[in-house]
Amino acid sequence: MHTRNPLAAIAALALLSTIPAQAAEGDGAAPLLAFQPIAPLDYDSFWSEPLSDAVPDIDGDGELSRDELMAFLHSTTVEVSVYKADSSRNALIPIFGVSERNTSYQVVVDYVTYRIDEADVDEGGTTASYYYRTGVGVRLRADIHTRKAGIDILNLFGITGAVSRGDATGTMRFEVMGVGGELINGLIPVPAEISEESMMAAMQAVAAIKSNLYDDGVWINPVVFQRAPAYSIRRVATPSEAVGTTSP
Ligand SMILES: [Ca+2]
Repeated sequence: MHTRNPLAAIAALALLSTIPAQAAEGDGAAPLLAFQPIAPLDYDSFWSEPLSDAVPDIDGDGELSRDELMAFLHSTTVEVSVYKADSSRNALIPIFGVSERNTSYQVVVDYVTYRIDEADVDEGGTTASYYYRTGVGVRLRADIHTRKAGIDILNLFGITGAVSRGDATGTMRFEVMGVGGELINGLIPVPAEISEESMMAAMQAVAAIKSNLYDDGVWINPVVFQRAPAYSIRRVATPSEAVGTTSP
C-alpha cells in the first residue's frame, strides 16, 4: 500500500512539462527520464487511501460520479516506450532512437487519462521514491523484429511503413486499462500481424474507446499503469522552471 502525496503530484506535473519528449539517442543505459509502463494494478490494491475517499465529491451528493472521477484524473497524454530485449540479462532495455538491424523490440504506446502521485517504495531495505501514473486508457503493444537499421521505432506509422516495405516484421496487441463493459469489449481489436489495415483498426479503436468513456454501459476503475523514479524527474528541471510552471 502506498500513500499519495498530492503536493508532490502537482510539482511533478509542473516538472514534466520540462522533460524532452525524446532523450539522448543510444542503446546504452536508460536515461531514466520517461515514465515506464508497468502491468496495470487496481487503484485500491495499490494506494492506501481508497478511490472512494480520494476523489473529491464536487457536487456534495455523497456519490462518486464519472465527471468527478475524470476531474480527479485530469491529464491526458500519449506515451511511447521502446525496449530492446537483452537476452543475456533476460531484461528489457529502454531505447530512445532508431533501430539496429536484426533486433527485436517491444513498443508500448499508452493513450491515457491520468493523474500523478508520489510514493515511497521499499527496495530491499532502502527507500526509493517514484512518481506513479494512475488512470484509464488504452495500451497498444507492438513486438517487432527489424531486418534493417534506421527504422523510426518511436513512431507507429514509421513501424507500419517499415513492415509494409519488408524491413521489419511484427505483431501487435491491445489492452484496455481501467475501463470496461460490453460496449468497450466489442471495440477491442484482436492481436494481429502489423499492417496498415491493423494499425488503422487500432487507431480507430483508440478513438472509439475514448469517445465512449462517458457512455452508461461503460465502467471506469482507474489503475496504476506507469512509474518513473522521482529523482530522474527532479534533476531535469531547475527550481525557477518549477516555480514558473506552477504559477497560474
Ligand atoms: Ca458527487
